[in-house]
Amino acid sequence: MKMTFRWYGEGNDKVTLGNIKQIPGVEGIVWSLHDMAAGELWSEERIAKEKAIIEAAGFHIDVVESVNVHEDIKLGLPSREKYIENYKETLRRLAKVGVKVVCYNFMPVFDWTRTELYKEMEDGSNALFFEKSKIENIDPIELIEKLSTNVDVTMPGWEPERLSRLKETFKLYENFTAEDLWKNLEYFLEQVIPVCEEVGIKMGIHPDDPAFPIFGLPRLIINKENIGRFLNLVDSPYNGLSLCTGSLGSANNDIPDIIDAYHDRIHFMHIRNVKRYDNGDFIEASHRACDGSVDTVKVVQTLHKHGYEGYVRPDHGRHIWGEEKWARPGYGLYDRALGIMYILGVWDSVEKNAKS
Ligand code: CS2
Ligand code: MN
Repeated sequence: MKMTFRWYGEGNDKVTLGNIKQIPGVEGIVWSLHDMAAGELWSEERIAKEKAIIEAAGFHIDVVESVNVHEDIKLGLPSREKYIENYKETLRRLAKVGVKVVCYNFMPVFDWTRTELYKEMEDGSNALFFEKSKIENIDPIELIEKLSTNVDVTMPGWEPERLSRLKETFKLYENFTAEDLWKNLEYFLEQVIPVCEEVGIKMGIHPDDPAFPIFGLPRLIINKENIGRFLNLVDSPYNGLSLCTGSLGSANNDIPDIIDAYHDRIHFMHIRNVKRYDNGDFIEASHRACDGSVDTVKVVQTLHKHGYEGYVRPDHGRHIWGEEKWARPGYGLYDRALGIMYILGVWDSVEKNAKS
């Protein structure tokens, strides 16, 4: 497996490429043009500039997360055509500079959703928290307003242009079913995957987070069965997965079993842990298996068993050693670095055992 680290770009991330360079084992930066609205065509100049910065620091640029899908594509509106054309052209431009994998998601309205960004833990650290009863009893717009008042960074999927149109967007999803969403996802893939086959980019869809419907909106990539259905929509190795153990771990999914079933279609792994409670709440935990509900040791062992050669990154970390004062929620430096050492520790020991 190839270890990577998500970085939000110069001036947009307090973590520096120099910081990342000191984490053992990191070969590549997972990047994006974070100021691009979904549906916009990425300029070649901007792509080239980002590539130059990342490569100058000694990292590869093989993985982009995310090229966001415009809401009109998910809704299946006639205007989707121009956004799909932009998407295809962006993929061609990314392939030209050597990008190998593009991560995206197909969740209506929101990317990941939590009810608290800095939930205090007993040890003084804090982490992203999801309280189910709160979600059931709050208006989504109120929730977003509450969460975004304390945060001066733009979180992925919570971009200002998207949030400003929340009310309108929710209206468009009235009477919209999961089957409608499946149909629109299939349409998108039928257009985009042939381009990927031509230019050599592997698409990896990110599971929905949390992995169950919220605010009455349908969610598709939430369990083994649905992932199987997704892969069959367009049965090509270019139509694959960014398998996120934290997102799938927010519901009772057997992730090693999912890896066994679909390992040849996994292009990118997000490895993290969450602790699930019986009432449906969950909190993001350290990467260590015994700290949460995801058996992260078995996840890494299973990847090793299948000779996984794709990309991996530690996903959300807790905020530790006071970094919540400056870190982007879930994307500080320290806990993600610890996560890498844990993942590599398990991998190295399995590897060593296999050889002896
Ligand atoms: C999240 C998402 O779990 C995660 O990785 O932080 O923002 C994720 O990057 C997107 O859903 C992928 O498109
Ligand atoms: Mn993830």
